[in-house]
Amino acid sequence: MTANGRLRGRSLEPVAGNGLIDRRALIGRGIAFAGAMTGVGVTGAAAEPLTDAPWSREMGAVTPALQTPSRFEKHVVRTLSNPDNEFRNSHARTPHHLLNGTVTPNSLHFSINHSGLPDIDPDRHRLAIHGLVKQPMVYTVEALSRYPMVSRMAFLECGGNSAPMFSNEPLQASAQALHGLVSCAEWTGVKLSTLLEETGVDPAAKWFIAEGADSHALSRSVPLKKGFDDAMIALYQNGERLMPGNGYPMRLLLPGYEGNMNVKFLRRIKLVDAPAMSMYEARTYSQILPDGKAYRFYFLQEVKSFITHPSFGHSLKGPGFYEISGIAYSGAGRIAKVMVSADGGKSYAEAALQAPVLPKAFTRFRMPWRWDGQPVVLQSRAWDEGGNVQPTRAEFVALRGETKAPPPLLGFPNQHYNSLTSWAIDANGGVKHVYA
Ligand SMILES: Nc1nc2c(c(=O)[nH]1)N[C@H]1C(S)=C(S)[C@@H](COP(=O)(O)O)O[C@H]1N2
Ligand SMILES: [Mo]
Repeated sequence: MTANGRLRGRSLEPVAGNGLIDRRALIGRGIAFAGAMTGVGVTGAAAEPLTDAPWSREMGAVTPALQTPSRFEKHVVRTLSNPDNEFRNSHARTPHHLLNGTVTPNSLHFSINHSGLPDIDPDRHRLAIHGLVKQPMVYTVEALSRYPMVSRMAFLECGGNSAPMFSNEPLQASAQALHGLVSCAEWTGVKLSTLLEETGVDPAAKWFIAEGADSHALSRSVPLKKGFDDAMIALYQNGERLMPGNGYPMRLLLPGYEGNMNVKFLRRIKLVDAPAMSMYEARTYSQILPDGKAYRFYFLQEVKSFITHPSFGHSLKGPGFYEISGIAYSGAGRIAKVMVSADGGKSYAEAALQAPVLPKAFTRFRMPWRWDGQPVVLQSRAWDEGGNVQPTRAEFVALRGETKAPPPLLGFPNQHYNSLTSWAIDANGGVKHVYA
């Protein structure tokens, strides 16, 4: 027998409860799954010869200068918390249940703006680096564009992402509504260390304050060590200039750190000897714990994963083969392992991780599954290369607490949820959010 034949024979046997199949079946996918999809929209070629639809018989439309998705994809949009632009912050959430892969398209990257979208003229924008430096400097966008640049993939997550998961009852909401404040892009720009080498640093400097050019001048204190590590002044996002909602014309990128610290519309970096205790670090992002203590300077977005396919908003069209897939990431480094369960955490099987697995970036995991049509509960759990693991819900709630449904959107506790997400599939293929 061939290797594929052996693999096929062995791998289609379930390796964990409710039909999870060995991830190695994905290697020989064409052979292992041949025949399995018949009757679910895949038909034998002989059954129905192709006929020409109207678009096959005439000249197509003009090829546009700037292309947008097909009109049949109009539902694939961000959801907005402040569509009338009232005088408060605005959130736009990424539709994870409608995307795949690991890159968030720029038009769908999540966005949080505390005082609207500034209309910044790149020719008039300036970045100043001053404070405890040897030589203060002011940079134009054009000047910065001439420095050596680097590109890297990085996820960006708001500390308040998944806040609805603090509710003591599972809210019936999509991955977009629950987890839409995280996205992943390839960022290109100048490393902050390159600029700090130019300005020189006074040995007394231990932190820097980053400030944005939007009207509420968001500012956060960052340990100088991060500035010399992987901090970047990002100018490009997935190959094009930053989107206005993501910080045009430049932003601070702190891979793995709380979204709020990634200051957009960046105009100032001031080196200081102690943190500023600005509003966001002293108030919003000093997480209060059930015992009355608080986490101060809780920068890291910890290891996390959630299943995007299938998830709330989808429905399964009858028993048979499906691929379970989702996103895993950790602010501490690479994802090491993702385990998937179809029986609410009683048994787990290891998912396949799609290469390349990059540090502090989305990793797509995939798990072959044969659904027998009975109710099941799907969940995923991730480990990172530092040995950190996503806490179970019971562990997380014991440490961090929960609130009565519906949870307050602002207020406490609502930061840094990184526990598990569970989706219950009923016998009709409907998907519900549950705690398991
Ligand atoms: N200048 C400025 N920077 C900002 C914000 C802002 O409103 N103004 N929002 C912050 C918050 S709360 C988050 S979570 C991230 C979101 O980055 P994104 O909008 O590019 O996704 O930007 C941060 N940086
Ligand atoms: Mo945020």
